[in-house]
Amino acid sequence: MSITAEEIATQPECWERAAGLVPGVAGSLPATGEKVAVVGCGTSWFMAQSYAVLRERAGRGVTDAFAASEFPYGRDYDRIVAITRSGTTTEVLELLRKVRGMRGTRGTVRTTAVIGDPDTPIVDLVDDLVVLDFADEKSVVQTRFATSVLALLRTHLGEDIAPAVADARRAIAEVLSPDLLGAEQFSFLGTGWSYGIALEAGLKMREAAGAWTESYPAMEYRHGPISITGPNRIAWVFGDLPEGLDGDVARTGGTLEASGTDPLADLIRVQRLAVAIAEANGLNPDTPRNLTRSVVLT
Ligand code: F1P
Repeated sequence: MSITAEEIATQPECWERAAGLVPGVAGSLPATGEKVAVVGCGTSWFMAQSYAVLRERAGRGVTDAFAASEFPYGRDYDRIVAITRSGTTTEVLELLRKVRGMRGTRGTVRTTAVIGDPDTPIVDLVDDLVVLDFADEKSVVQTRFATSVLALLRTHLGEDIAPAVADARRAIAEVLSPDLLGAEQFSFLGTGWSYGIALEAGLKMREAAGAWTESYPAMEYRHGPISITGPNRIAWVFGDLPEGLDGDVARTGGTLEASGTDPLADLIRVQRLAVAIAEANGLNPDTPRNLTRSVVLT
């Protein structure tokens, strides 16, 4: 079994541990009312996007998400939250160096890093740290760190993560259908916070399996992307299925995948599919093409 597959299977326990951390780390996470920017790269950026939607929806305050390289320095935030498994990603470290001591209209901007590896330079660059070392990974592609971060943040927003953990256990045990394993193309769709999950699903399949994937907000799918769907191609909806989309996909001859389970748990099915497709094509999911565990620019 690949290391990636082993790490994927540990997610339910990791999410429970992450949720259990919340009382101890709540003071390091955004307080209600703070205006927050969440930043990261790759998978971590997509988790930032999902969290931003969830936090605003929970009424906790304005929350924006940015790729670390695209941070709008002129904006007025109370706190910047950086998500990074490695703690070594160049764009994230550069951002944190630049915003150190920066003043907003309500005082000095506080910084928080949510990390997997505490033995990294990032620990000296932020005011507050949240360490999920138990969810750190050997794999190049991220699975359990990213989802554990979101499990922690969802819990901090007041959500009971137990139903998602139950869905996750089912997602790990489920047999993947031959339709999915043999499909030629995947369009991942989401609404609200599950759009970030759709982005991550697409990235995971590209990273681990070199698969042809696209990701869109579910209601944007009809505005062009549906042209791609057809026989042996999948439209995969995370979370709520927009009205009429099942009929629209059926008319293309494509296959709709819409489990209706918790989107974070449904992502596990995509992670498993990525590993299975990679292996079926003679690729090793532990050594994805052209990728390193962290992007460190010199
Ligand atoms: C971010 C990241 C990963 C990606 C790749 C390069 O890493 O973009 O999401 O899979 O391995 O790095 P990090 O900042 O979360 O460590």
